[in-house]
Amino acid sequence: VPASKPLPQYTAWKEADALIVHSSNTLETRRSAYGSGVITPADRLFVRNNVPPPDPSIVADPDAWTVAIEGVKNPRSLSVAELKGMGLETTAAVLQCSGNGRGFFPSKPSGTPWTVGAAGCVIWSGVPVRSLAQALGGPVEGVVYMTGTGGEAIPQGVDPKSVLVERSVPIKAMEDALLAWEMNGEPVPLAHGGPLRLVVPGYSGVNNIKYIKRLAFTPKQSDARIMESRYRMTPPGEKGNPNQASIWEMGVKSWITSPGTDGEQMKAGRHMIEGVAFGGTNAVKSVEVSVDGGRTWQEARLVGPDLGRFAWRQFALPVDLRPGSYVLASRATDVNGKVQDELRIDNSAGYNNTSWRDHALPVMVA
Ligand code: MSS
Repeated sequence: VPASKPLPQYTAWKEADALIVHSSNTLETRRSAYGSGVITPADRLFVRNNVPPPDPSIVADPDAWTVAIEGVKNPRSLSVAELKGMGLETTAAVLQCSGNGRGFFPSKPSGTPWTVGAAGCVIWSGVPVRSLAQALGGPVEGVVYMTGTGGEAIPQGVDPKSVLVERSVPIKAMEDALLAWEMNGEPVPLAHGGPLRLVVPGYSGVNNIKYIKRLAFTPKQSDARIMESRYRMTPPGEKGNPNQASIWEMGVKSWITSPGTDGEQMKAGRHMIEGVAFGGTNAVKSVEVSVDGGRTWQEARLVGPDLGRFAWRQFALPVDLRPGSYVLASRATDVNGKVQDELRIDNSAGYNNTSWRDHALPVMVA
């Protein structure tokens, strides 16, 4: 079990035992801490900041936070208080860092070596972006992307493009996107993007802009470094550039959460193998489990409730294990018949690891 640093101040309310603190900007949920419920409790949810978060004073009066809406016929700034009167939708969605599973790349890409814990299933409430855009006259001609900008202050003397957290996603993502002020039934905490966060269901973590201060409908992608050359499927050894695929929609993926520890010692007898499975923008149809490293598979049961296509499904399979060593694996299939990949696609930053083989868990039964 990896060692952990103390919780940083802005996450002091979190459950220390459930998390691996890699740095003050990167906290990972332990595989064994996901629990058996479909929703990931806020105090166990991973944290990832590309730059340090803003001052906690921004969440003192959430209703006063403002966001500039641009690229619509009637652009304007709106406070959270005003947004609350413009529409309301609640969506359960998987939030997963693009680098979740990076720790399994043998090439050891730079960046946090997350294994399975840079993810969670969260309930968001806020105004649908499509209703907001419509209320402001709709997007202007020629719009191709929805671009969100984070509310971090840009330090003096650095090139703003190098630190700005600004991401563009295809405009179609607007249909499901929210500007959310509530997470799991409480005001969004600073660590997760309060007072107001852009939620793009089915899209990788980085696209879900925290403390959003500008939402723009744009003809071009942002030229911030985080968009232009980072978070791309960059071939190993090459530099990132805008021609490489951007990290947008998440792929079909699952992993086992119980047993929850690599090399776990278990007693012979009956055990429940549990885990989570999701398909990005597509619902999961089924999950198979293997106890022999993928040689043979058995269909697991999907546990309720089904919180919609962007949420993850829990799965469970009871197995009788005799003494010996086992490799537990899970493999999800989405409603379009897309089966979770066996192997990761190599890329220089270790993004999008959906390999079931990498996520398999060796255990010992005695
Ligand atoms: N936003 C902002 N503003 N800033 C930052 O830094 N990050 C990203 C997102 N958003 C950021 C933002 C990332 S990168 C991620 S994952 C996410 O977020 C996380 O979340 P949480 O809440 O968990 O912390 Mo990777 O792909």
